[in-house]
Amino acid sequence: MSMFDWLKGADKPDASAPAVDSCERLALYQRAWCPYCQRVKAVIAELGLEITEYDTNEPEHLQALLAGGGQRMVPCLRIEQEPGHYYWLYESMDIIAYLRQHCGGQS
Ligand SMILES: N[C@@H](CCC(=O)N[C@@H](CS)C(=O)NCC(=O)O)C(=O)O
Repeated sequence: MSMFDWLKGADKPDASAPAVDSCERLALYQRAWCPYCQRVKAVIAELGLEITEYDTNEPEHLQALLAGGGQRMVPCLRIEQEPGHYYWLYESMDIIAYLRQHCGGQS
């Protein structure tokens, strides 16, 4: 893979991450100063997606991330596979690959 592809996020997506019928079912746990989060947010903007963001500097959002995903690391994409049931996708490159595969055609 070229450096250009790497920067664009051309990795293979995490195969176990569930598909969603709408990207309204996604939420991004992030922090403002995190460069990995910025990379994900640049792709969200590029794809024209509206994805709710939760800043884990807020204790309640950090607590939700820890309780659901098990790690405090950001970025993390929360995927609602069924109402109230979530899959927590870590790693910026996996998140970017997921967004490109599942939400690339939406505006
Ligand atoms: N390989 C990860 C690295 C993410 C990462 O290192 N995030 C930092 C913030 S920039 C983090 O959350 N570190 C753990 C912590 O702060 O507790 C990715 O690409 O998403």
